[in-house]
Amino acid sequence: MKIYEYNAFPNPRRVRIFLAEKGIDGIEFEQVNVPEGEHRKAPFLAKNSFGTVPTLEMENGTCISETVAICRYFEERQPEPALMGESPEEKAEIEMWQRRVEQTMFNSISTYFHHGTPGLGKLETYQNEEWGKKNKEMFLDAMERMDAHLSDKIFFVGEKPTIVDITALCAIDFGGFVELSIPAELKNLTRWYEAMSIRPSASA
Ligand SMILES: N[C@@H](CCC(=O)N[C@@H](CS)C(=O)NCC(=O)O)C(=O)O
Repeated sequence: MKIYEYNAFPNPRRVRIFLAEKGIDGIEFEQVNVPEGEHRKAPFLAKNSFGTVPTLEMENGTCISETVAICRYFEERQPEPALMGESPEEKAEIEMWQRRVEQTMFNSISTYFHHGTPGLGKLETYQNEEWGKKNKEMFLDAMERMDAHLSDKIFFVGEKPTIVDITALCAIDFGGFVELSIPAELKNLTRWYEAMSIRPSASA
């Protein structure tokens, strides 16, 4: 089993943190040179026609892409510690927040990166500065919403970290990379972020 990734980028990091929180090791990683466009060439496209990392390749050659699908695979293989919920209620609540964090934080900071900054440079085929600016606002707005959500919570859902916290941590660090750190007045988000950042998994 092998995971194709580019370790400087946030989606592969989500999977690495997920594996670290589960205590799963021994997985082989192979770097795909995304800045040089290796992910858009035939050998990699044969594994993931959407040309994105991470991609998990199983022993039988089956390839799974999409970060959450890869996490789901490992969650099913090794349910403990549960990072995607145990009871039907927990699973649904985690999925709700996972989607919210992904759609409002992760996707907006990613779109800002591609449109509001040089992004992937020579690999960017279309950039729309206005759309980048809008997504910067959306990311800042999402951080405010998440700050309000965390006002009486340690983690996004329940008493332990879940995939939601991992997605949010990677989105916020991606924000820091493009100079959009958490505004100082967002005290709940800052407290949560500091707690997540010192977990050993954060450096996976
Ligand atoms: N929805 C996908 C997104 C994956 C994705 O966009 N990965 C980035 C790296 S963080 C990538 O491969 N980008 C290549 C590109 O934009 O050309 C997932 O959840 O895995």
